[in-house]
Amino acid sequence: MLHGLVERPLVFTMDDLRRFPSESRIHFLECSGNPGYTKPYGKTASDLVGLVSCAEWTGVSLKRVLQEAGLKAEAKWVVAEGADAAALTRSIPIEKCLEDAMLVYSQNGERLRPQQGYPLRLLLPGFEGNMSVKWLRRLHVTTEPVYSREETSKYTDLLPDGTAREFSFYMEAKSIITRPSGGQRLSAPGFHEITGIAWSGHGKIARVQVSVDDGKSWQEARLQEPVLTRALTRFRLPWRWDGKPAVIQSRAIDETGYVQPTLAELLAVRGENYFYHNNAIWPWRIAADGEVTNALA
Ligand SMILES: Nc1nc2c(c(=O)[nH]1)N[C@H]1C(S)=C(S)[C@@H](COP(=O)(O)O)O[C@H]1N2
Ligand SMILES: [Mo]
Repeated sequence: MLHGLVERPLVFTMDDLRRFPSESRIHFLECSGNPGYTKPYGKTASDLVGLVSCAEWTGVSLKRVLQEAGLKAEAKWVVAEGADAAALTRSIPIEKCLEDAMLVYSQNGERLRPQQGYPLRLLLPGFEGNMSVKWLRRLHVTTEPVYSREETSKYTDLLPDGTAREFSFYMEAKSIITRPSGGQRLSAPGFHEITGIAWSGHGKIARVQVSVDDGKSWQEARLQEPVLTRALTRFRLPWRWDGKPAVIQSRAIDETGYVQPTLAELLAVRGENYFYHNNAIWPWRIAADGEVTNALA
């Protein structure tokens, strides 16, 4: 149901919702603890940043449903509540609800699976995954956020001055080389393609740069088309490995001009107590025998 600061509260069934015009869009969904800042860091790309996916989502624009209900002028937040035992509850700023938020019932052309929130979930492209509430049962339009467990005790970050950063919604630009990456082994010196994925909660990936000399110099990788907003983007760079130990890494630049930072840069600003929203560059070390390991672990 949809109630609170609206002209016409709505109680709708899935059948009612499916009579609204549908939309399909491709977006990533990422946990904001992907990865955390604490050691031990993952050995492989999926240990490290595996809590991300990208799918084609089908559903209804939340804006349309809010328009149907008629927002009152004081409406500033929408509180979304799940029907799981935790009744996961998150406050969403109205701007996001009117931008690109969706009520989705299908993923990759099939109805949502039980684990993904059947029959209905919220999808907030580019925001931390926790806010894309699964098994959605209630939308409450309010003037203020509710300060639920998931936006106070969890999903906030303690800063060095003792205050906490809260309502840190956006997943900032990130990239990872998936090949060659930790746990793999280069069979022989010579040609190898470096490839990986990049994404940004703020929009499209503009460029990805790759360094094969421990960050001393950077080259432009080629982006796989289509480059979609708030979606995983593949990059590739041809590389000739000379058989000597090397450190390779990628950095993403999104359409706002934001450049993915190093872990040292993030820690210098955020301190050791920070947990979520680690979008650091992640280097891989290649040994003379071709073995690939996490260079920061
Ligand atoms: N109702 C509800 N929604 C939820 C959760 C939950 O526990 N309950 N987990 C959240 C978290 S932390 C993430 S990262 C995403 C994961 O979505 P996925 O399972 O489709 O990958 O769902 C979010 N939505
Ligand atoms: Mo998560």
